[in-house]
Amino acid sequence: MIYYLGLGANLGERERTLRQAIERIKKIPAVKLLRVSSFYESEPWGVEGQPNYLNAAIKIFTMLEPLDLLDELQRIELELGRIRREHWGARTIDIDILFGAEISHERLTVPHKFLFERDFALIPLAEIFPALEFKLHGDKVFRVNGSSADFKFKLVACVDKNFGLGCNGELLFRIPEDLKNFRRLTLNHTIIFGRRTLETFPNRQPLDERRNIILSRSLKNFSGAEVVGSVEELFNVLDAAEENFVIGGAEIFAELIPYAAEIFLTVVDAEAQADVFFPKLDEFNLRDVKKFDGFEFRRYAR
Ligand code: A4P
Ligand code: MG
Repeated sequence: MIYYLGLGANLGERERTLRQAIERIKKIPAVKLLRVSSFYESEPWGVEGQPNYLNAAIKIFTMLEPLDLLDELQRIELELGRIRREHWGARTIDIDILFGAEISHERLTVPHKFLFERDFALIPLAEIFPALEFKLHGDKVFRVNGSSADFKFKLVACVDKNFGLGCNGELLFRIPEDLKNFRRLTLNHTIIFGRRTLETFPNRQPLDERRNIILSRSLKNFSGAEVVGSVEELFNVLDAAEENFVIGGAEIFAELIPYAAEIFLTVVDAEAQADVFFPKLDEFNLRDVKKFDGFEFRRYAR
Protein backbone atom coordinates (compact mmCIF):
# COMPACT_ATOMS: atom_id res chain seq x y z
CA MET A 1 0.00 0.00 0.00
CA ILE A 2 1.00 3.56 -0.70
CA TYR A 3 0.73 6.02 2.18
CA TYR A 4 1.50 9.71 2.43
CA LEU A 5 2.83 10.85 5.79
CA GLY A 6 3.06 14.35 7.21
CA LEU A 7 5.88 15.37 9.52
CA GLY A 8 6.02 18.42 11.76
CA ALA A 9 8.56 19.77 14.25
CA ASN A 10 8.57 23.00 16.23
CA LEU A 11 11.23 22.50 18.89
CA GLY A 12 14.97 21.96 18.87
CA GLU A 13 16.86 21.47 15.64
CA ARG A 14 13.75 21.07 13.55
CA GLU A 15 15.40 20.34 10.19
CA ARG A 16 17.71 17.76 11.71
CA THR A 17 14.81 16.10 13.48
CA LEU A 18 12.79 15.88 10.26
CA ARG A 19 15.73 14.36 8.42
CA GLN A 20 16.31 11.87 11.23
CA ALA A 21 12.64 10.93 11.27
CA ILE A 22 12.64 10.37 7.49
CA GLU A 23 15.78 8.22 7.66
CA ARG A 24 14.27 6.17 10.50
CA ILE A 25 11.03 5.65 8.58
CA LYS A 26 13.16 4.49 5.65
CA LYS A 27 14.72 1.84 7.91
CA ILE A 28 11.43 0.32 9.12
CA PRO A 29 11.38 -3.24 7.74
CA ALA A 30 8.77 -3.57 4.98
CA VAL A 31 8.70 0.17 4.34
CA LYS A 32 10.07 1.68 1.16
CA LEU A 33 10.59 5.43 1.05
CA LEU A 34 9.54 6.67 -2.39
CA ARG A 35 9.60 10.43 -2.24
CA VAL A 36 10.34 13.36 0.06
CA SER A 37 8.86 16.88 -0.22
CA SER A 38 10.66 20.14 0.41
CA PHE A 39 10.54 21.45 3.94
CA TYR A 40 8.05 24.23 4.73
CA GLU A 41 8.05 26.83 7.49
CA SER A 42 4.54 27.39 8.86
CA GLU A 43 2.82 29.34 11.58
CA PRO A 44 1.29 27.21 14.33
CA TRP A 45 -2.19 26.07 13.39
CA GLY A 46 -4.85 25.64 16.03
CA VAL A 47 -2.54 26.45 18.93
CA GLU A 48 -1.22 29.72 20.29
CA GLY A 49 2.05 30.80 21.87
CA GLN A 50 4.13 28.14 20.10
CA PRO A 51 7.15 28.52 17.85
CA ASN A 52 6.75 28.10 14.08
CA TYR A 53 6.72 24.61 12.67
CA LEU A 54 8.78 22.97 10.00
CA ASN A 55 6.62 20.59 7.96
CA ALA A 56 7.24 18.02 5.24
CA ALA A 57 5.45 15.15 3.53
CA ILE A 58 6.77 11.81 2.34
CA LYS A 59 5.43 9.01 0.19
CA ILE A 60 6.01 5.41 1.24
CA PHE A 61 5.11 1.94 0.10
CA THR A 62 4.58 -0.67 2.80
CA MET A 63 3.29 -4.18 3.31
CA LEU A 64 2.63 -3.40 7.00
CA GLU A 65 -0.91 -3.37 8.34
CA PRO A 66 -1.93 0.26 9.02
CA LEU A 67 -1.95 -0.15 12.81
CA ASP A 68 1.50 -1.73 12.71
CA LEU A 69 2.69 1.20 10.63
CA LEU A 70 1.19 3.58 13.22
CA ASP A 71 3.05 1.68 16.00
CA GLU A 72 6.32 2.08 14.14
CA LEU A 73 5.73 5.79 13.55
CA GLN A 74 4.85 6.36 17.20
CA ARG A 75 8.00 4.50 18.23
CA ILE A 76 10.04 6.89 16.08
CA GLU A 77 8.18 9.90 17.54
CA LEU A 78 9.11 8.66 20.99
CA GLU A 79 12.75 7.95 20.12
CA LEU A 80 13.23 11.40 18.63
CA GLY A 81 11.10 13.28 21.15
CA ARG A 82 12.20 11.69 24.38
CA ILE A 83 15.66 13.24 24.50
CA ARG A 84 14.45 16.84 24.48
CA ARG A 85 11.13 16.23 26.16
CA GLU A 86 12.89 16.47 29.54
CA HIS A 87 14.46 19.83 28.68
CA TRP A 88 11.63 21.46 26.77
CA GLY A 89 8.52 19.81 28.09
CA ALA A 90 7.03 19.41 24.63
CA ARG A 91 7.30 17.02 21.76
CA THR A 92 9.77 17.61 18.95
CA ILE A 93 8.20 15.58 16.18
CA ASP A 94 4.72 14.66 15.04
CA ILE A 95 4.21 12.05 12.33
CA ASP A 96 0.72 11.70 10.89
CA ILE A 97 -0.63 9.32 8.30
CA LEU A 98 -2.24 11.83 5.95
CA PHE A 99 -3.55 9.80 3.08
CA GLY A 100 -3.75 6.23 1.76
CA ALA A 101 -6.29 3.43 2.15
CA GLU A 102 -9.40 4.64 4.00
CA ILE A 103 -9.27 3.58 7.64
CA SER A 104 -11.72 4.18 10.42
CA HIS A 105 -10.47 2.77 13.71
CA GLU A 106 -10.40 4.21 17.22
CA ARG A 107 -6.62 4.63 16.96
CA LEU A 108 -6.38 5.62 13.32
CA THR A 109 -8.43 7.64 10.84
CA VAL A 110 -7.18 7.93 7.25
CA PRO A 111 -7.37 10.35 5.51
CA HIS A 112 -6.27 12.30 8.58
CA LYS A 113 -9.29 14.00 10.17
CA PHE A 114 -7.97 17.53 9.68
CA LEU A 115 -5.97 17.07 6.47
CA PHE A 116 -8.22 19.21 4.28
CA GLU A 117 -8.34 22.01 6.84
CA ARG A 118 -4.58 22.40 7.19
CA ASP A 119 -2.44 24.16 4.61
CA PHE A 120 0.71 23.11 6.47
CA ALA A 121 -0.16 19.51 5.64
CA LEU A 122 -1.73 20.09 2.20
CA ILE A 123 1.05 22.17 0.65
CA PRO A 124 3.94 19.70 1.21
CA LEU A 125 1.59 16.83 0.32
CA ALA A 126 0.59 18.44 -2.98
CA GLU A 127 4.24 18.75 -3.97
CA ILE A 128 4.64 14.96 -3.98
CA PHE A 129 1.02 14.10 -4.85
CA PRO A 130 0.09 16.43 -7.72
CA ALA A 131 -3.22 14.63 -8.42
CA LEU A 132 -4.62 15.55 -4.99
CA GLU A 133 -7.59 17.91 -5.21
CA PHE A 134 -7.99 20.40 -2.39
CA LYS A 135 -8.68 24.02 -1.45
CA LEU A 136 -6.23 26.18 0.48
CA HIS A 137 -7.13 28.48 3.35
CA GLY A 138 -4.53 31.23 3.01
CA ASP A 139 -2.38 30.13 5.97
CA LYS A 140 1.27 31.17 6.02
CA VAL A 141 3.33 28.26 4.71
CA PHE A 142 6.66 28.97 3.03
CA ARG A 143 9.01 26.61 1.25
CA VAL A 144 12.46 26.63 2.87
CA ASN A 145 15.44 27.11 0.58
CA GLY A 146 18.17 24.55 0.97
CA SER A 147 15.72 21.95 2.18
CA SER A 148 15.44 18.32 1.19
CA ALA A 149 14.17 18.60 -2.36
CA ASP A 150 16.32 21.64 -2.98
CA PHE A 151 19.42 19.48 -2.98
CA LYS A 152 18.19 18.21 -6.34
CA PHE A 153 20.23 15.03 -6.37
CA LYS A 154 21.02 13.81 -9.84
CA LEU A 155 21.76 10.11 -10.24
CA VAL A 156 24.16 9.04 -13.00
CA ALA A 157 24.83 5.46 -14.09
CA CYS A 158 25.61 3.18 -16.99
CA VAL A 159 23.50 0.02 -17.15
CA ASP A 160 22.65 -2.87 -19.45
CA LYS A 161 19.18 -3.62 -20.87
CA ASN A 162 18.12 -5.11 -17.52
CA PHE A 163 19.37 -2.16 -15.50
CA GLY A 164 22.36 -4.20 -14.31
CA LEU A 165 25.06 -1.97 -12.83
CA GLY A 166 28.01 -4.18 -12.06
CA CYS A 167 29.39 -7.60 -11.34
CA ASN A 168 31.99 -8.72 -8.76
CA GLY A 169 32.68 -5.12 -7.79
CA GLU A 170 33.43 -4.11 -11.39
CA LEU A 171 31.45 -1.86 -13.72
CA LEU A 172 29.80 -3.69 -16.62
CA PHE A 173 30.96 -1.31 -19.33
CA ARG A 174 33.61 1.27 -20.08
CA ILE A 175 32.40 3.14 -23.14
CA PRO A 176 34.51 6.17 -24.07
CA GLU A 177 31.47 8.29 -25.08
CA ASP A 178 29.79 7.45 -21.78
CA LEU A 179 32.88 8.34 -19.74
CA LYS A 180 33.12 11.63 -21.66
CA ASN A 181 29.46 12.36 -21.00
CA PHE A 182 29.90 11.53 -17.31
CA ARG A 183 32.84 13.91 -17.09
CA ARG A 184 30.94 16.68 -18.89
CA LEU A 185 27.96 16.30 -16.52
CA THR A 186 29.88 16.18 -13.27
CA LEU A 187 32.90 18.45 -13.81
CA ASN A 188 33.18 21.26 -11.23
CA HIS A 189 30.25 19.83 -9.27
CA THR A 190 29.83 17.51 -6.30
CA ILE A 191 29.95 13.73 -6.69
CA ILE A 192 28.66 11.36 -4.01
CA PHE A 193 29.58 7.68 -4.02
CA GLY A 194 30.24 4.60 -1.92
CA ARG A 195 33.52 3.01 -0.97
CA ARG A 196 33.23 0.22 -3.54
CA THR A 197 32.67 2.74 -6.33
CA LEU A 198 35.91 4.45 -5.33
CA GLU A 199 37.63 1.13 -6.10
CA THR A 200 36.51 1.43 -9.74
CA PHE A 201 38.16 4.85 -10.24
CA PRO A 202 41.50 5.22 -12.04
CA ASN A 203 44.25 4.38 -9.48
CA ARG A 204 41.45 4.16 -6.88
CA GLN A 205 41.77 7.91 -6.39
CA PRO A 206 39.07 10.60 -6.07
CA LEU A 207 38.13 12.22 -9.40
CA ASP A 208 39.81 15.50 -10.27
CA GLU A 209 38.09 18.90 -10.56
CA ARG A 210 35.08 17.73 -8.54
CA ARG A 211 34.11 17.77 -4.88
CA ASN A 212 34.30 14.10 -3.86
CA ILE A 213 32.07 12.87 -1.02
CA ILE A 214 32.26 9.22 0.06
CA LEU A 215 29.22 7.81 1.87
CA SER A 216 30.51 4.91 3.95
CA ARG A 217 29.81 3.44 7.36
CA SER A 218 33.25 1.81 7.65
CA LEU A 219 35.69 4.30 6.10
CA LYS A 220 36.83 7.10 8.43
CA ASN A 221 38.78 9.39 6.08
CA PHE A 222 40.35 9.39 2.65
CA SER A 223 42.88 11.80 1.17
CA GLY A 224 41.33 14.09 -1.45
CA ALA A 225 37.74 13.28 -0.46
CA GLU A 226 35.27 14.01 2.32
CA VAL A 227 33.81 11.01 4.13
CA VAL A 228 30.34 10.93 5.69
CA GLY A 229 28.89 8.02 7.65
CA SER A 230 25.17 8.50 7.02
CA VAL A 231 22.61 10.26 4.85
CA GLU A 232 21.97 12.67 7.74
CA GLU A 233 25.63 13.60 7.83
CA LEU A 234 25.60 13.97 4.05
CA PHE A 235 22.81 16.56 4.24
CA ASN A 236 24.84 18.49 6.82
CA VAL A 237 27.82 18.96 4.48
CA LEU A 238 25.96 19.49 1.19
CA ASP A 239 25.51 22.83 -0.49
CA ALA A 240 21.98 23.35 -1.82
CA ALA A 241 23.18 25.85 -4.42
CA GLU A 242 25.49 23.19 -5.87
CA GLU A 243 24.69 20.40 -8.31
CA ASN A 244 24.99 17.14 -6.41
CA PHE A 245 25.55 14.01 -8.48
CA VAL A 246 25.10 10.56 -6.98
CA ILE A 247 27.28 8.15 -8.97
CA GLY A 248 26.91 4.77 -7.24
CA GLY A 249 26.97 2.01 -6.39
CA ALA A 250 23.68 0.16 -6.12
CA GLU A 251 23.28 0.63 -2.36
CA ILE A 252 23.96 4.35 -2.53
CA PHE A 253 21.49 4.75 -5.40
CA ALA A 254 18.86 2.88 -3.38
CA GLU A 255 19.53 5.10 -0.33
CA LEU A 256 19.30 8.38 -2.20
CA ILE A 257 16.76 7.81 -4.99
CA PRO A 258 13.84 9.05 -2.81
CA TYR A 259 15.61 12.41 -2.68
CA ALA A 260 16.49 12.49 -6.39
CA ALA A 261 15.08 14.96 -8.91
CA GLU A 262 16.69 13.68 -12.10
CA ILE A 263 18.34 10.50 -13.37
CA PHE A 264 20.83 10.22 -16.22
CA LEU A 265 21.19 6.65 -17.46
CA THR A 266 23.38 5.35 -20.23
CA VAL A 267 21.61 2.18 -21.33
CA VAL A 268 23.80 -0.21 -23.28
CA ASP A 269 22.05 -2.42 -25.81
CA ALA A 270 23.38 -5.65 -24.32
CA GLU A 271 22.59 -8.19 -21.64
CA ALA A 272 25.49 -8.59 -19.26
CA GLN A 273 26.05 -10.82 -16.25
CA ALA A 274 25.25 -8.53 -13.29
CA ASP A 275 24.97 -8.97 -9.53
CA VAL A 276 23.86 -5.42 -8.66
CA PHE A 277 21.08 -3.39 -10.27
CA PHE A 278 19.86 0.18 -10.50
CA PRO A 279 16.75 0.72 -8.30
CA LYS A 280 13.25 0.68 -9.83
CA LEU A 281 12.30 3.88 -11.67
CA ASP A 282 8.55 3.76 -10.88
CA GLU A 283 8.50 7.30 -9.55
CA PHE A 284 10.19 8.78 -12.63
CA ASN A 285 9.23 9.53 -16.23
CA LEU A 286 11.47 9.27 -19.25
CA ARG A 287 12.04 12.83 -20.54
CA ASP A 288 14.81 12.60 -23.21
CA VAL A 289 16.50 9.87 -25.20
CA LYS A 290 19.57 10.28 -27.40
CA LYS A 291 20.34 7.16 -29.40
CA PHE A 292 23.83 6.14 -30.47
CA ASP A 293 25.33 3.01 -31.96
CA GLY A 294 24.95 0.33 -29.27
CA PHE A 295 23.76 2.58 -26.40
CA GLU A 296 21.49 5.49 -25.56
CA PHE A 297 21.54 8.39 -23.11
CA ARG A 298 18.30 8.68 -21.16
CA ARG A 299 17.15 11.43 -18.85
CA TYR A 300 14.38 10.79 -16.33
CA ALA A 301 12.61 13.26 -14.05
CA ARG A 302 9.72 13.17 -11.56
N1 A4P B 1 -4.57 9.03 15.07
C1 A4P B 1 -5.74 8.95 14.44
N2 A4P B 1 -5.59 9.09 13.12
C2 A4P B 1 -4.27 9.27 12.89
C3 A4P B 1 -3.51 9.47 11.72
N3 A4P B 1 -4.09 9.52 10.50
N4 A4P B 1 -2.17 9.59 11.85
C4 A4P B 1 -4.43 8.92 16.51
C5 A4P B 1 -1.56 9.55 13.06
N5 A4P B 1 -2.26 9.37 14.23
C6 A4P B 1 -3.59 9.23 14.14
O1 A4P B 1 -2.00 11.81 17.97
C7 A4P B 1 -3.08 11.37 18.79
C8 A4P B 1 -3.64 10.05 18.30
O2 A4P B 1 -4.21 10.21 17.05
C9 A4P B 1 -2.59 9.00 18.06
O3 A4P B 1 -2.31 8.27 19.23
C10 A4P B 1 -3.25 8.10 17.01
O4 A4P B 1 -3.74 6.89 17.57
P1 A4P B 1 -0.81 12.62 18.57
O5 A4P B 1 0.05 13.10 17.48
O6 A4P B 1 -0.18 11.79 19.62
O7 A4P B 1 -1.59 13.78 19.33
P2 A4P B 1 -2.05 15.16 18.80
O8 A4P B 1 -0.89 15.89 18.33
O9 A4P B 1 -2.88 15.76 19.82
O10 A4P B 1 -2.97 14.81 17.60
P3 A4P B 1 -2.70 15.17 16.15
O11 A4P B 1 -4.05 15.42 15.54
O12 A4P B 1 -1.82 14.24 15.43
O13 A4P B 1 -1.89 16.48 16.34
P4 A4P B 1 -1.85 17.55 15.36
O14 A4P B 1 -3.26 17.99 15.19
O15 A4P B 1 -1.08 17.06 14.24
O16 A4P B 1 -1.15 18.71 16.17
N6 A4P B 1 0.73 23.78 13.01
C11 A4P B 1 1.61 23.76 11.99
N7 A4P B 1 1.80 24.87 11.27
N8 A4P B 1 2.31 22.61 11.69
C12 A4P B 1 2.15 21.47 12.41
O17 A4P B 1 2.80 20.45 12.12
N9 A4P B 1 1.01 20.37 14.23
C13 A4P B 1 0.17 20.36 15.25
C14 A4P B 1 0.11 19.10 16.03
C15 A4P B 1 -0.61 21.56 15.59
N10 A4P B 1 -0.35 22.70 14.75
C16 A4P B 1 0.52 22.67 13.75
C17 A4P B 1 1.21 21.47 13.49
MG1 MG C 1 -0.01 13.12 15.32
